[in-house]
Amino acid sequence: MMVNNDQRPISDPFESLRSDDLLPLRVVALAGGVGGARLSAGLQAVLPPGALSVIVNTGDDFEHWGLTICPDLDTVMYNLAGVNNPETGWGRADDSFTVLHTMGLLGGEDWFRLGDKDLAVHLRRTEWLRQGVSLTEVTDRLRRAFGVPSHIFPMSDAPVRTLVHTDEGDLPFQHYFVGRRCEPCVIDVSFVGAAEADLPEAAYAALLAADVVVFCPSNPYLSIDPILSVGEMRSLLKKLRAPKVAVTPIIGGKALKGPAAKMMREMGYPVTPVTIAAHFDDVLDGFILDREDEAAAPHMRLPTLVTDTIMRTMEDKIRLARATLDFAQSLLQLSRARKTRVRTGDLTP
Ligand code: FO1
Repeated sequence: MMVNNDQRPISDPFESLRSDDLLPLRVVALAGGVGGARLSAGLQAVLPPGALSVIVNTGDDFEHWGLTICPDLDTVMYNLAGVNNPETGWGRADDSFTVLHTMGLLGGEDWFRLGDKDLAVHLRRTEWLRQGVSLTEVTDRLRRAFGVPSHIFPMSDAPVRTLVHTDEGDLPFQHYFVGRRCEPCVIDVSFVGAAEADLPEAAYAALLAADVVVFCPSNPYLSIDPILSVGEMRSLLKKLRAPKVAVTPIIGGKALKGPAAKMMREMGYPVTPVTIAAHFDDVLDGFILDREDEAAAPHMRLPTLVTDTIMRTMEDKIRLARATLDFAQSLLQLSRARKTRVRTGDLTP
């Protein structure tokens, strides 16, 4: 078990925020980086320990300094452990950058800001991967070491790499995102290796057992699409009986974080949550809009909940998590009621 500098265990960082009425549900969240990690932290706080499984995008992973870096897996893990940098949302709180600075002095690459504490995770992960341990097992060992009660799964054990096709040519994800600060105009995105990749068995089992599946407010094209592109993931989601609901990553024509809105403009899509809902509506049962976009509700083809979706504080995350799960359960009750009425002949065709 991890301890803080003052030797306090950090097994449940949000214990004081937990309410007594935990929801008896098994939930799978699909998440990318910061937005996904925030809602995942809210879900973890309203569910019994171990009831949340997060399937995380690994299309952003890359080799750097000879190490395997998995930014979204780490962002989710640090947020669920309560040790994330609160300003950036990624990386560790109170980290130092001695190694990064020294690498720069030695003429090494210093464009990707790896902190010293963060570096230990990349070293440990790479060591285990080189010993032949799967990324699923490595991720589980790390989350246990950080005292995270939820399960965290990579979307695949085999490497899948997001390639951004831009007006400046094809860029590996982190070169587009960090190296070029998302400046090149995006034409399209592809996920190299996705068709041959498979969802890890444990993630598959979590999905089959899920009562609710939540699409977190992560970038649809860079974070959720890579997860859906893995093997049979899209057709598996369609077959599940559990309600699948998405939380909007677009509010008032903007993305709260990252290049989603800019990319949508560049790819010729209207920057509204209606576009996002339509993008996923073959695999969704419901969509959650922010209050600011209430006027879009009549244009949605899916059942829609309008609520506050901005997550600044832990209370915001918990409130949105509860609203999301309540909405999903109401969709399930609605579909059960419809089936019963059809069976008893109440419903006119
Ligand atoms: N994002 C940046 O914008 N600049 C960085 O230097 C950077 C470093 C970094 C280090 C570790 C890590 O886990 C994440 C890091 N990120 C950085 C975030 C990351 O590139 C993106 O948030 C995700 O890949 C997109 O979800």
